[in-house]
Amino acid sequence: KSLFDWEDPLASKNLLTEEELAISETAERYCQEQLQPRVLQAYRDEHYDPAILLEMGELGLLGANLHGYGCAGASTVASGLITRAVERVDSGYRSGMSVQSSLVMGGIYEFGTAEQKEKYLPEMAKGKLLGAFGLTEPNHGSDPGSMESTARPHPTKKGYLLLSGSKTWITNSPIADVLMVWAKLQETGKIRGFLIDRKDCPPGTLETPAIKNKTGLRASITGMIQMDDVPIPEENMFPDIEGLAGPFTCLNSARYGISLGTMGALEDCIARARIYALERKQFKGNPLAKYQLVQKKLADAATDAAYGVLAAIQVGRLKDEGKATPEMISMVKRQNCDRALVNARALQEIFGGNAVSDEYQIGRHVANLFVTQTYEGQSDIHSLILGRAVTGIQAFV
Ligand code: TGC
Ligand code: FAD
Repeated sequence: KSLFDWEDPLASKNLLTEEELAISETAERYCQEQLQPRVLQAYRDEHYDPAILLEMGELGLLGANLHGYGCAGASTVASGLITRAVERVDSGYRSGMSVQSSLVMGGIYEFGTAEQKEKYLPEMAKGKLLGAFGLTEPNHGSDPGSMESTARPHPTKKGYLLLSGSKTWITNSPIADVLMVWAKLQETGKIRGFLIDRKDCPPGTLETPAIKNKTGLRASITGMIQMDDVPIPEENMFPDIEGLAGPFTCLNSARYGISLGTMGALEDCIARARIYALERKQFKGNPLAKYQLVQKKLADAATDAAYGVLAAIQVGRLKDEGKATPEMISMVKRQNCDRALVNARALQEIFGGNAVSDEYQIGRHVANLFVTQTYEGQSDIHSLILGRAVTGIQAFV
């Protein structure tokens, strides 16, 4: 007789291959044994330890769905199971990894020249070179097409461009060795992608100050990218990709990772709230878990987590078959971030006053999940992407 498993209510494990299960187990073990014990202090201190990416590199967790260059060549679903394991501990740790793996390694893999791939991917897969992805600007977040950063021909140095402008809210920027930046060619107004190698920048041309005192994602590091005529050799520009399709293609992978990642955070909230509700007694010695209103919160959250995981697995499979559309990814990114945030917020109530203590961890997840709903396209922006697909009418402007 089949038994109901509250940790995997719809038996999503049945849909995974042996390899995916093994990768998931490796990632879960590393995250619970190595990351969970240090996250509370890191969050309090607003500290991100770059050694985490080295550790992940050693386990083959970075760029896991890329082929060659020291990457594991696993499925899209496997890469999502890694983000789920990491985000079960903290969305900020997943963020640092997503930028490295999906946005920067993924972008170089997709659009880079053979030389760029050889130069960056193997070291990035080991976590020895760290990446950042600069699309958002102080005046242009949801609407990156209006970006003001530019690349103009170097007035004296042949084969060089000068990059100027400002990017903000950039994960990993203060510690990144290689910064993938999107800017408009001054001559044509077309958006192009550039790789800035920090070590090659003359003093005073590149600054990457950290943004401090964040109210969420405190275990990741976030900053600005300030470019003041950064000289860039033309071979550091992606050769063929032009327009927003470049950055958005990178975002498709990262948004997919977030869709399974947030389910990990929600599953951690469910596990913690369940134990608390079983142990905490109020009114005649009854555990909170005996009360119907508390059970409903757990039932709602478990249902949304189970549905979210299944939907993300389906989109991952379609992605590997070349059949996933950006709208499908918008759908799972929006739904899973929204449901994770709403349910985590409801489960937080079960902890009563103790929810306010960071030792109970749930407040950290709630604060982090607000950020996941905001970056990589705020949920309302994904609503408009879906609305456009349903009606054929765009409502952004
Ligand atoms: P639109 O006219 O829709 O499209 C312009 C061009 O881009 C192509 N395109 C895509 N290509 C691949 N994948 C996608 N998902 C694509 N979406 C659009 C499109 O085909 C077109 O190509 P072409 O060749 O015809 O030029 O552009 P729009 O300016 O109207 O865009 C509207 C909108 C709202 C959809 C878009 O701007 C948007 O998605 N805004 C949200 C911005 C965003 O997601 N920013 C993310 C910044 S990075 C980040 O947050 C990292 S956090 C990392 C972490 O810490 O985990
Ligand atoms: P705005 O675009 O100003 O939007 C504000 C609100 O208005 C949102 O709710 C939005 O949905 C709504 N809105 C905007 N336009 C419309 C419209 N037409 N119709 C209806 N509603 C609308 N960016 C990067 O490039 N790289 C990174 O690594 C990165 N990391 C980040 C890390 C953190 C911790 C955070 C907080 C952000 C990060 N971002 C990064 C930036 C993130 O992608 C943006 O914050 C996000 O895209 C939203 O842009 P915005 O903050 O400028 O908000």
